[in-house]
Amino acid sequence: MTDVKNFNVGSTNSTKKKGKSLPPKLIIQLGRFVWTTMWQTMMAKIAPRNQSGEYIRPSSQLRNFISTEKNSLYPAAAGRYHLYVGLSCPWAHRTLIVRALKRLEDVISVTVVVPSAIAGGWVFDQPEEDCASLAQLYQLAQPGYSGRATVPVLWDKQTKTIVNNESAEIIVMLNSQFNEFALHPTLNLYPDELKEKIDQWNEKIYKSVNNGVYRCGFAQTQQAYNLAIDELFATLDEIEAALETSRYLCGNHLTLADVRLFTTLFRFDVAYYGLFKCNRHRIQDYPNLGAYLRDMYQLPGVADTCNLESVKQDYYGNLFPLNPGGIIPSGPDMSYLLKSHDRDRIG
Ligand SMILES: N[C@@H](CCC(=O)N[C@@H](CS)C(=O)NCC(=O)O)C(=O)O
Repeated sequence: MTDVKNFNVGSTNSTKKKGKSLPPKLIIQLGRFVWTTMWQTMMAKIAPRNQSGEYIRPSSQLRNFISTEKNSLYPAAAGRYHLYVGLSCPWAHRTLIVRALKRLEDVISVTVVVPSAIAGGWVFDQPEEDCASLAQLYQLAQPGYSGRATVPVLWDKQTKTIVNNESAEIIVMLNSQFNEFALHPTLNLYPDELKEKIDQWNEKIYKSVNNGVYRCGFAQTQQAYNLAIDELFATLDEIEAALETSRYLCGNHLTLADVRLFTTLFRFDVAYYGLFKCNRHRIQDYPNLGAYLRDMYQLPGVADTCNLESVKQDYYGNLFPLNPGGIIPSGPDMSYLLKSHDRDRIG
């Protein structure tokens, strides 16, 4: 093994003592070796994989339910429950959208957490419940909790515990259990007559789109990436075709399936296209998907839940150590989100 200390790596400064330069070939080989080894070690920690190198997302562990039954463990109430969210996170974004659409702003309070590269996870701007980080809040609720401290968190201020940390379940609760207090109680994003269709879309879209972009970005072999990207774009093509004659995924009725799809589409061109290598097409290149994204973005209350700068900063900067230089790209131009969508002509 070469003794690196004895070489003057790449220095052209003539005032420095002249030393032997490490040959460029060796610098590249060494750099590749260090980088690849670090990457593999880090990915093994943050992205569990199967034998083929496919990313396997761990399931959420805290799964209690709020109910309208007054004597249940977690009865629906105004002012008792709280959401912890990160603005860049697509899973947390789902909960902010349903809270906004149902007009639950005065019923369920929110804290925005921010990612810290130093803490290696989400932290609070100001301590909450005497905790400086989300990981500490998880420990407060569940001493000995050993999973990842993820957002969103649905928190019970009364018993100081986490009710649920699975976005797919939190949005079902927000949609149905707080109607007594919501300003839009009649809006039903998960109606009985559409449940089967919504569940079918959810299953497909979760696997190949919501989690599919992560399966591309966190793939640890070429084969795993190829599989994920084929599935991702096959499903996007299928949705594009369905949206030709249907304003939303399940017809004219906006549902939870749309909310879940939207938060991934919103981040696609900005983060997944580049950082996660989902770069066959941009969402704005699809006529129907692009217009559908604008339609949803322009629904009352939705744009206020969206923060492209946080998405860019967190994905390229703090949240995912996939961009070693930490340089945040300047594009793309996303002003098309404000352009007219003309989707109301359908149906
Ligand atoms: N299944 C969870 C996934 C949530 C999730 O993965 N959140 C990410 C942010 S996008 C997170 O908080 N990651 C922090 C970590 O893994 O340490 C849900 O849908 O609620």
